[in-house]
Amino acid sequence: MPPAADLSSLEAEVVRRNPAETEFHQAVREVLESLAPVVHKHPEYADAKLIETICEPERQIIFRVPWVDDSGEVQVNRGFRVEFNSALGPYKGGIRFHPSVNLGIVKFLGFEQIFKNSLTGLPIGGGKGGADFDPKGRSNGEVMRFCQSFMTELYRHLGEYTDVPAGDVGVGSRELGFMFGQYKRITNRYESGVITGKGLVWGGAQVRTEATGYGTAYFVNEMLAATGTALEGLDVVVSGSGNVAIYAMEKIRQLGGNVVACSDSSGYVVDHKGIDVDLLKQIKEVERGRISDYLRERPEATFVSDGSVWDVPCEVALPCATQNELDESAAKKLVANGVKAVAEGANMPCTREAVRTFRENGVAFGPGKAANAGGVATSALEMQQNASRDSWTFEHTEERLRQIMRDIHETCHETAEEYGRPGDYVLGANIAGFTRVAEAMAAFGVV
Ligand code: NDP
Ligand code: 2IT
Repeated sequence: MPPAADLSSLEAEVVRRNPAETEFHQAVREVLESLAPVVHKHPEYADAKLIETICEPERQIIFRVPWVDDSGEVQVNRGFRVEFNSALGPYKGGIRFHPSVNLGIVKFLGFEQIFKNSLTGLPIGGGKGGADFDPKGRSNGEVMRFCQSFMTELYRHLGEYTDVPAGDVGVGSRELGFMFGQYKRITNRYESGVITGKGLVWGGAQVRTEATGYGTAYFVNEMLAATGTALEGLDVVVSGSGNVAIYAMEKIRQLGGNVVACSDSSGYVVDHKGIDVDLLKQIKEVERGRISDYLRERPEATFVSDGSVWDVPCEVALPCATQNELDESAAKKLVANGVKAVAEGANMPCTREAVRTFRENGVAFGPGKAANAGGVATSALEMQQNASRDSWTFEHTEERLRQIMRDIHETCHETAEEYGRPGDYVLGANIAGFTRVAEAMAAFGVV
């Protein structure tokens, strides 16, 4: 099929034009590998150079973030916002604060976000932002001053119809509060719809905090059901212990699964009685502590500082920490231990080789752009409530989230079948996500 060859030269061109952005190359490769049959079916997409266009961000903003720490020393960080694609709606995507943040990471996340947001079926384009700021060990005042300086530049690029950030690694309601406060002060506008993930008393939506993790749990539940397996009674391992991980664990438990292990960057804990999620919330959300603190209240659990959480035997694995945290050797270990389903709560946590290992061994695999789309979908529901100055109940919002995750699962499943690759959720998600964006882009002409 000639388009496949065209796509690999297009991929080489993306690598050439964006040197050293390895995560971005990886994310583009994964999508392009799925698109040959679509281009074959729709040669008009190739004629209009839609794939070349989609790989080029509409706008990339890089800026200096100067601030003063508690000892009076000046610190200088680098901020980013990549406004990738606005075919379906305003740019939408989180902001990440982590020392590893660079342009390549923000671009990979922004690129994934285009297709993820498309899969939700809601009117949101794709974008992502962040800074190489490390909030760990910083006081509340330092985090506030950093967020204010970050927003003092970023505000000019935002707007409820333009670009709407939210949280990601290192950015939760505290940081979003500081950013929204600064936006409001600079613009003199109470523009609720300019940020999502807001606190409930200042325009936030029920379920947004829980949404990504809950959505991942719903998605893996649907994947298991499609193979005739029940989640009830299965052992589940979750990596990370941040926002996504905590609420994935909470919903897995409610659905009858048994979460036996979770982690942070210092190690992992194993608790065969089932991870105590309320204790984890106290340690991580209130005390901002480390995962080893878990043993304080649960001395029968074990803490392992050297090794991989993927060594812990389980039937369901949910990587919810960071990109490329689950490689081929971890995937082989999971397969040897009898894993049945893997769903990505994080963005691109599984390497390409790990994904291939799961596929070759018949493990159901849900890619992040489908499995973790519940967070951004609920952000879009928050925008909807802000636009109508309304607020919905927890139950109503959760039901909407559950239905959206069911629909995303069905779309990916059916698309994979339609293209002759039943059970290939990667192909299904990439094709279904791409097609909706491509239709809109084609309608706009060359813009
Ligand atoms: P948090 O900051 O709340 O938690 C991140 C967790 O992952 C922490 O346990 C952290 O450990 C661990 N972690 C982060 N980076 C690394 C690293 N480089 N190496 C090892 N461990 C790491 O972030 P979220 O839970 O919000 O995000 C987790 C993942 O989910 C990310 O990939 C994010 O992009 C994705 N995601 C988030 C959404 C959201 O709504 N928040 C929506 C969709 C996807 P430690 O504390 O030790 O650093
Ligand atoms: O990766 C993601 O989807 C997010 N961090 C959430 C984005 C959002 O706008 O809610």
